[in-house]
Amino acid sequence: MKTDVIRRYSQNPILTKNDVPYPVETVHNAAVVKYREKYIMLFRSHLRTGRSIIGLARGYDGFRFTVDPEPFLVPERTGPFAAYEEFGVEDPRVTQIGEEYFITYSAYSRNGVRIALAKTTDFIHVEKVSLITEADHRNVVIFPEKFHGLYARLDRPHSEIAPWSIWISYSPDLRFWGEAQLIMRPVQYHWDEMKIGPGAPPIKTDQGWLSIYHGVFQTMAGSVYRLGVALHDLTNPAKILGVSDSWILQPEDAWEVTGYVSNVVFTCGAVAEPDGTVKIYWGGADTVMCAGEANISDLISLCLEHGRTD
Ligand code: BMA
Repeated sequence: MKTDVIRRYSQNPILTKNDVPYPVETVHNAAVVKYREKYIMLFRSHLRTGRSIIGLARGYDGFRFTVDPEPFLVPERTGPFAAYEEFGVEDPRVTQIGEEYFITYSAYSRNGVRIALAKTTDFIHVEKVSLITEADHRNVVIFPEKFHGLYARLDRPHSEIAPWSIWISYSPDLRFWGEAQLIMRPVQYHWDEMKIGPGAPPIKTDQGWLSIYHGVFQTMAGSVYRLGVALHDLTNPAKILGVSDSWILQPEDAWEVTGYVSNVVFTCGAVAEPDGTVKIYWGGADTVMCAGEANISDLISLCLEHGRTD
């Protein structure tokens, strides 16, 4: 089976700093969801300080977006979030639960990087709810359904002993999380041997929860960020049914190979469509936003029929 399962959109990059009506240096690592008849993109931008903010763009076809006049989420200057966001807000993910859209993002400060939760019902007003991890955690994605009465999330705490692995934890209310377990670690001498982390919020399929994650390989010329897929059990998401042995996307286009951070494709969002395809969104070289499409059945078969055995 051929492994280039993602069809890149012919007009990538789909969003750059030139599309943003306020001064930013990059547009990358965006969440995308469907809201009513529109696609909403929440994207990260670096300012000239090197710190990040989150902007919002809207569009009708999932590929062409128009950016709102003002940023959507910026660091707080007062209140309980301020001490943890002074260096910026990064890498949003969005999960719809009922009528509410929950946004998880990285809050950066001199205290480390941790995850904050915000919510919106209209993508105009946004409420910061709670800081839901301590430092250092990144890449929290929330499942859109409960399991045995509890919400679940994948995330990526870092420790020296079990570096950059994917964990799962549970919550009755999205604020308080526990029962954490490590469920997937980098595998030596694979394309993702240095780091792995959750990417897009998991997509429900009839064969399991499809997780598009990022993996990092260190080379003599620096790190390469690629995307891979894993399938989690439908009723017990801590159980992994298969992990594709090969990556599904690697930096190849010029704007993925060279930029603010070179050789990076990094996802924070994907939209499953009713026709069995999925639109996958990724930041290219931490500089621009790109999109592509894949058949969900191809991604599942990579996990189940072409999975890694170690
Ligand atoms: C990770 C995060 C991402 C970024 C990636 C590549 O550690 O900072 O936001 O896209 O590195 O620079």
